[in-house]
Formats: sequence, structure tokens, C-alpha cells
Amino acid sequence: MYSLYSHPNSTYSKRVHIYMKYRKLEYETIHVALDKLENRKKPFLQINPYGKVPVLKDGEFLLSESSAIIRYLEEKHQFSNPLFPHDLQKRALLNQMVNQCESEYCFPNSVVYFSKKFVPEEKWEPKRMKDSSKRIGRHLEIVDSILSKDQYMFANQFGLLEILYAPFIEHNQMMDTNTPDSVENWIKRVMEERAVKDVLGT
Ligand SMILES: N[C@@H](CCC(=O)N[C@@H](CS)C(=O)NCC(=O)O)C(=O)O
Repeated sequence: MYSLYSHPNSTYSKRVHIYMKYRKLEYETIHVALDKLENRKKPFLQINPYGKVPVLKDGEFLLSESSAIIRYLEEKHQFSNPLFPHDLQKRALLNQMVNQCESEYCFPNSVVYFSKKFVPEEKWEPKRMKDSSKRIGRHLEIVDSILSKDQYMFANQFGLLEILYAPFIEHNQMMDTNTPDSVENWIKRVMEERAVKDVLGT
């Protein structure tokens, strides 16, 4: 059975939980107390020297980075409906969109969400937060061109991108940015997916 080192508030860990539910893979969760800085102590640093969750344990094999974990499990299990297309250029375009999801949406989303949720207002970095909101706004305008035609981000079906975005778009209303209707509707659709509901409680 797989083990997943995780914390209940960790957006990146939630991606892997959603994926595991989506694929109905059995696993146990190993709680890492980020709030008690357990992730910065030696035992966990031997598991991931970067001190971050999620980490997947498959036998003796350890793997961190949420999207690398999902990719590993996809390649290992060879499902009949793979999340990564066989066609080289389609797969390349999906990988491009994964990188844009990380840098243009999820990272700036984390900056705003983390500040608003865990940092007292007097310690906020307003310029950094404003720049992050702007970056998110530009990204949402770009993805509007996909979502005003299609229901989902890639190949018009729920897939890898929705799994990666889900724990972040859950907080999109906190981003102080204009969200096109097509994106609002996509967020609602994603939040209704069984695996997403199970993990996020939406
Ligand atoms: N790029 C990593 C990011 C992982 C990450 O930032 N995890 C956060 C929790 S959501 C963490 O463990 N933070 C603890 C720390 O940085 O001290 C991934 O995709 O898994």
C-alpha cells in the first residue's frame, strides 16, 4: 500500500489526495505536523530534505513534488484512460499548461492565500500580494479563451489540470482579481467532481 506524508491544510498535498480518490488507489496518510515544524526536523528532512509535503512512499521509494507523484502513479498503473495523452505534441502542450498552472496561478494564489489565512494583516506584504493578484488576473484572462469554448482545460474533460488547480481555485474568491464567468463556471464544475468533493468537502 502507498503512504502519503501530508498535512490537512496543505494545498499541494490535497492534489495528491484528490488524485488517489479519482483513481481509487489505496493508501494511508502519514500526518506531518507542519504547525509544530515537524517538517523541519531531522526525521522528516531525511524523507524530503526540502521539508515539504506531500511525499509519496511506495515500498522503499520516496517521491516528493505533487505533480511528479501524480505522473509517477499514472505511468506505473497504465490506466485505460491515461491523464497524459500518448500523442507527443498533445502531451507537450499539457506539460506546458501544467507549468503555467504552477507559475501563473498556483504559486501567486499561495502567496495571497497564505498571507490572508495565516499572517496578521499588519505583517502583509501588500506589493507582493498585489503583484500576485495581477498575475492571477492575467492568467484567468488567458484561460478564459479556453473555458469560454470548452467545459474543461484540456481535451474538454476533467483531468490532470483540474486535479492540480482544484485546491487553489477553491480559494479564488480571496484573490482580489476579476474572474471571467467562464472560469467561475469551471470552478463550480470542478468543485462538484466526486474526488474533489471528497477531499475538499465542497
Ligand atoms: N512544489 C511542491 C510544493 C510543496 C509545498 O510547498 N508544500 C507546503 C505545504 S502546501 C509545505 O510543505 N510547506 C512547508 C514549508 O515550506 O516549511 C509540490 O508541488 O508538492
